[in-house]
Amino acid sequence: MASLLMFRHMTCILQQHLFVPRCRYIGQAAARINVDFEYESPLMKTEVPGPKSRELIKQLNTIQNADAVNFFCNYEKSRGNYLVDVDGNRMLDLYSQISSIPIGYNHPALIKILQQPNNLSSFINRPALGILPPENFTATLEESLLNIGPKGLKQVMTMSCGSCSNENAFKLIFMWYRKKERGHSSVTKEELDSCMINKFPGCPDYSILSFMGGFHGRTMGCLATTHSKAIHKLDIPTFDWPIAPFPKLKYPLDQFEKENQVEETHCLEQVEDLIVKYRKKKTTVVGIIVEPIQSEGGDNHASDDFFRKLRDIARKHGCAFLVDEVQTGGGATGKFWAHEHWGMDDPADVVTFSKKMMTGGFFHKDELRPDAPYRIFNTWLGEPSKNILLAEVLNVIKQEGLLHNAVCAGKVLLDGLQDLQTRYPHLLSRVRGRGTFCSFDTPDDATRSKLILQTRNKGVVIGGSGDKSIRFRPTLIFKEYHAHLFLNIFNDVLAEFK
Ligand code: PSZ
Repeated sequence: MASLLMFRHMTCILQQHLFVPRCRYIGQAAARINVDFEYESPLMKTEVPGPKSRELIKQLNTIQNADAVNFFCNYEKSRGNYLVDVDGNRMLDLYSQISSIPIGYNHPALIKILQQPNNLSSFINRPALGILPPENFTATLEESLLNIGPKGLKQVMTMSCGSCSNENAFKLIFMWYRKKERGHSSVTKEELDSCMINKFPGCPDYSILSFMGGFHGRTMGCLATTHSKAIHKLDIPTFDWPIAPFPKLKYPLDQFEKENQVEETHCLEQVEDLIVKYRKKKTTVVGIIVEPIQSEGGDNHASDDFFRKLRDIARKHGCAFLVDEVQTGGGATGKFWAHEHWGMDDPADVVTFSKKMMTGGFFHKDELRPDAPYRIFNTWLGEPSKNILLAEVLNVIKQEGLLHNAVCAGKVLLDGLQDLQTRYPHLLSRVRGRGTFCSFDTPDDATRSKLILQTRNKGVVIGGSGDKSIRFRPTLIFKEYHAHLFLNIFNDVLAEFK
């Protein structure tokens, strides 16, 4: 009862605020949401982290470094776009577990899937999929991943996380290239012996070209292609693989086309120069990895034309083109895969995914298929219950038109942020985004941290990326209503910001 009263009280306060024009720049009332399983608004009881969270952080910290923990959550009570913490705070979640909750917390359609008796064994028994898959494995892959496979990529493998996906995609590329180079499939004794002691020719000096600012994971192969923050890389030995500059563009993109094009041309020239230079060093570049929008590195965009030209460079030099859609994939940009915006018939040789896809993995062309069993392999190779959940997530995305929703909600969010940028230019700059995949820059890291904390204490979770950007990674059921709700709250945060 008390909580209901509190809820009414808060809603009332919120509504009063909504109609006070003096402090409302955005001025759009938030229409009521039609998702009946969700809460109506944030509800804050304590600062975050609250006393319960702080105690739990202290306890966890005795057995591991828990300094990164923001707060502890109550996932039973969390619903839709709302994340509830252990102190009873209910926050509108625009970060969704670093972009990895596709259709909100506790979606009724997913609860139903879990309650079906014939799905039970998939949730209980985790198989070693590479050797002992369940009867429905192929059918479930067909219903889930193969339904949304990128153009021309008919082969699929599942993995447990994003890093694992990229790591294995690199290996797939190396094996493919070596087979091409040999021109036949028989392997010499020298190759077999030398690979056992980490030496050429069994271990060829191949490389994957990546971009400054890119993030592809923290495992050791991936880390050689990750260049978003020094702290990820410090103290870890790595490969001397080529790193090309990623375009540093001016926003909004449509106002700076000419200048941005010059910058992109310069970066593409560097890519080709590096491929040639590394070949001379006898470190052949056999693959290029790129994110359609650099995410961890600070939400750096490039034009569709840049990616088309990059793809052509890869083809020209015989390099596999690996598009890392771990963060961009799954619909937030308004298309299921962000690379679809490039409008190409042959956009990639390999596409990796994880996060919103619930399972990690990659799609690839037939010609990259491993020529022997156990060459791309690990114990779990993904998780069949995640494939079942993904099949239902895809149904919901289709039935509820959630790709179109990302375009509409994203437009409200981006327009609102642009409005706020004109009102608070000392706090917001370089507003940018595609679909709900939006972000802006703050003046510096300290201001960013304060903004994130103050926004959270008003009931909205947002995240950082790069040196000083704030990013939005809401779920696919984030509607125009939620965007208005956020903009109104954020306007207050900015107006009161000290
Ligand atoms: O700090 C971290 O380790 C984070 S924070 C966000 C991520 C990692 N994103 C993961 C990610 C990604 O965004 C892209 C484009 N590629 C690969 C990865 C690695 O995925 P995970 O974390 O599942 O291994």
